[in-house]
Parts: sequence; C-alpha cells; structure tokens
Amino acid sequence: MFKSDAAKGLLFFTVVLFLVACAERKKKVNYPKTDLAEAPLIPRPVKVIATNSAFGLDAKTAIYTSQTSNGFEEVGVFLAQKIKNHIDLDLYVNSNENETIERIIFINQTDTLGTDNPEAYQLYIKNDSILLNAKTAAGAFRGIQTLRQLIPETSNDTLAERPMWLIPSGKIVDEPIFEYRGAMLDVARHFFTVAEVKKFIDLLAYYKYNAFHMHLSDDQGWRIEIKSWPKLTEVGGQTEVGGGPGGFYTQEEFKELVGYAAERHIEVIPEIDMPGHTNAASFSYPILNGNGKKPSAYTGTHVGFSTFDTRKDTVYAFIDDVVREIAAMSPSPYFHIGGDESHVTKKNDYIHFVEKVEKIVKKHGKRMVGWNEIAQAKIDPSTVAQLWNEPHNALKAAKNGSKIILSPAAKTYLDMQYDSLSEYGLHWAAYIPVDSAYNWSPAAHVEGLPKESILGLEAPLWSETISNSAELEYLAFPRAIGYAELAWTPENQHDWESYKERLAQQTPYLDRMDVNYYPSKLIDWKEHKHTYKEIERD
Ligand code: TNX
Repeated sequence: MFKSDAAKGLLFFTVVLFLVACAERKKKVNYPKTDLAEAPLIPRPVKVIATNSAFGLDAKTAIYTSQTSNGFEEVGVFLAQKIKNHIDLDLYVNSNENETIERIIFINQTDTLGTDNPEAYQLYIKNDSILLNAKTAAGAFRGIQTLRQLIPETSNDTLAERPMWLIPSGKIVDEPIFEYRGAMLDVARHFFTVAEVKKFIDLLAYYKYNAFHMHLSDDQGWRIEIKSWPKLTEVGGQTEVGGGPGGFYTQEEFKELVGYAAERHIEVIPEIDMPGHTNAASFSYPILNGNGKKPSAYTGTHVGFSTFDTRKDTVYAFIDDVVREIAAMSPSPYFHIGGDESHVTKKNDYIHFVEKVEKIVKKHGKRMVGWNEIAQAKIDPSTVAQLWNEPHNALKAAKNGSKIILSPAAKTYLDMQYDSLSEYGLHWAAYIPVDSAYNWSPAAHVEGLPKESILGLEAPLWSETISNSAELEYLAFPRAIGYAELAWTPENQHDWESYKERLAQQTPYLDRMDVNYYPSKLIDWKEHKHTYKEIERD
C-alpha cells in the first residue's frame, strides 16, 4: 500500500505527533515539584534544564519509536523490558492498541541534533510525553539509560487511583567527550562464565560504556576456542591462577557474548596477549615457545617469563589463524595484540614481531591495539596504543599519528586495592580509593599529549585475585561508575561533591542488580525501599 518506507515513516510520525498532542491536552495533573536538576544521573549530562513538573509513567503509557531507522525499535523494546523488570509495568512498543493510551515515550531518529556525535541524544520530558531524539540507535540507547536512571523506586499511589511513577520534567542535551569508554576483564588469570560476563556488561551499559575489552589469553590460560588449533583450549584452557579448573568460551559462546554486548551498543575488543604472556599457548603447542625452556602449566602470578619464538614462520602461521578466526566473529574494528611485559623477548625480536603481527591484523581487516610497549616498533598511524605505564611510549605513538587509550595503572586499574585493608586486589601501582579514582584529569594526565590524540579511557580489571562475580564487583564497583563519568562528561563538570551524592543514590539499582559493591566509607550510601518485589534482576 505504501510506496516507500519514507512515506510509511512520515505517516507513522504524523500519527505519533497527533497522539502526543492529544495526550498533552488531555490532562494537566498538578504533580508535586520534582527537580530534574537534582536527579542522581551518572554520568552527569552535559545540559539539564528542569521545568519542575513530572511525567507520569503508568499503565496508560506506551512506547513508540522510529521504525524505518535501524535499531530504534530494539531500543524501545529494551526500554520496555527494563521498565518491566524494574517496576513490573508492561508497556506496549509500537502497538496499534492505543485507545487507553494517555502518555507516550517517543524514541525518534533525527539528523538535526546540532552535533556530529553519533552517541548524542536529547530528552524532552513533559507532563504527558517524553521525546527522545537521537541520530543513531546508539545515541537512543544512551538516552534510555538516562531515562532508566530517572524512574523512581516507589510509585506515587497516594495521588492516583493506580500506581504512577513520576519522572521529573525538563530537557536534557547530552553527548560524550570520549569516543571510547571502556572496561577490560581479564578472563585468563581466572575464568569467568558467560553469565558472569553478561552481568558485568549489563552494569557497564547502564553507565553508558561502549567498549568491553576481553583479555582472552595469558600465561595461566587460553580462553577462546580456535578451531584450527584445538589444543589451545583442550590443554591451555584447563588451568588458571591457584590451580582451579579454568575454562574457555566456545566460538558459539563468544559470538553470544559479542551479540549480547552489541544489543547494548557495546563493542567487544578481543585481546590475544603476545609475544609475552603466552605460556598457556606454548604449553598447548611447544613449537611456539621461544624462551628455551620446556613449557609446563603455570598457575602462579608472576609475569614476563614467557615468549613466542619471534623468528619462526610457524608462529606467524599460528597467529594468522588465530586472528582470522577471532576477527571473523568480531564486529569491532579493533584487534588487541597485547604486547606488554615481554621481558624475555630481545628488543629487536619484539619490534620485528609487532611489525609482522600488525600486518596480519590489517590483513584481516582490523586496526591493531596494543599496550604502550608496542610504540617501540614502527607502528602504523591507524594502530592504537593503550597507555598503562609508559607516557613516553604513548607520546611517541601519538606523534606518529596513533590514537591513545588512557589506562594509567595508578588511576584506572580496577584491580588495585582501595586501601591496605581491601580484601581483593593488588597495590603495585597504588591504592586507589573511590575519590582518587574520580579526582584526576584524564585529558591532562600525560603531559604533552594533545587532546585530539585521545581515543578514550579504559579501566582494566586484572583477575589474579578474583574468580567470581561477587569478587569482580567488589573491585569494579563503585569505581567503574566514576570512570563512566570521567569518560562521558565534560571535564569542567567533574565535581567530587556532586558525584559522591549521586553515587550514594545508586544503591537501589546496585541492590536490585545484586551487585557486591565495595561500601566505601567516603560515600553516604542511601537506604532505600522497593515498591515491588524483586522479580528479576535489573
Ligand atoms: C600488569 S598492565 C599487567 C598485567 C597484570 C597487572 C596486574 C599490563 C599491560 N600488564 O599482566 O595482570 O599488571 O595489576
């Protein structure tokens, strides 16, 4: 019946506008004053203008989305699921059954946001309508996280005949400062199950992260099935720090994780760490080994004793297979080759290795990422260097045109203990209490590094001392929430006093998600109660 998708879209848009207009006219409830500017949003949005009224979210609310633009309907469905899980309210998405609808949430694609940032969004919250404008589905997805954070725990059932959740009205204009906002999980030192990784991804998504870096191999274990080299997981996948059973992801499971992250507009960056940190690979296939010793299983926590034989063709044939198989499952443009702490690889051999592997990564259509040591080699400007301990190498890479991911150990390492009493973690770089994790300037951290060279920020979580979700969460939360703000919010709006108030109010969400966060004494954590029994987490 319709000539084109565009005509269909236009008609749909008109219907929705009509509904908004009707809804606006129907009711002007005098809600109690609710201040959007006081809402405990993390990351703090760029601009918030409160109009001191509220949208009444209830059973007469429906969600509509642009339907001709990729991914918008999925964002609407995601929001509906989260609302269901949070307050047990069922909302239709793009349904025709609209007789009983009085209020709508419209998730709208538009090219006229006034910014090129693909993750930008704008929220207009009025009494009877919420309009979320975004250029891309990723932007819409970030926008609905803001909306989720605005839904109160308790309904306002004293004023209405049925429960209604009041969302403070006003306008939010928002976009991130960094293109890359990441966290890393080391699944090699200890293995984490698919369910555990998904839970971590859920938490990251709520705070608008867009990158999840998986450290998939190290001396203690190889965690990803490679069909052309099966012993990597049959042998190398069976060990972990402390002698536990280890584990690995089948290719199906890895794809499932990548898809799960993609539904949350998070990219998975796979890392195979080499030429050092390769004991598990060399133990599986001794032909790869270059340290002159007979490889055996390793379950300790020392680093720097292993290396591939960087002068052997078999090693590069092996890497070609590994990169090919992983790249084929990986929509991310990046492939991380590690490259850190290769203490027993001769410098010339190391440089030779990095330059050869960069070609392999490129051949499989990916941009290489490596820890800051890779800047010793002549790397391509398309390659990204991840700073952890050597500013001079990050500067060198940036001078040559590379982008830099900031992960300075003393500030962003999630495996650093909070203080000397912390149950888990290490402290070789620093103790990182919650305020110190937040109170620093990423952009000014490396003297002389131009802002344009910064791709973003990543908080790595190494797993020598942790092996399950509860332990992971103790180290990652609440610090990962602060990094989310550092990577998203303009620096002149970073403010510890405001942040710590907003962080204190994350408890309903963290408890609902059953997050074992570290209850830092620096934060006045808020007590809270739920209206509904906790149905499902999140
Ligand atoms: C350094 S950071 C490492 C890891 C360890 C971590 C422990 C980096 C690139 N290498 O191998 O797990 O410290 O904090």
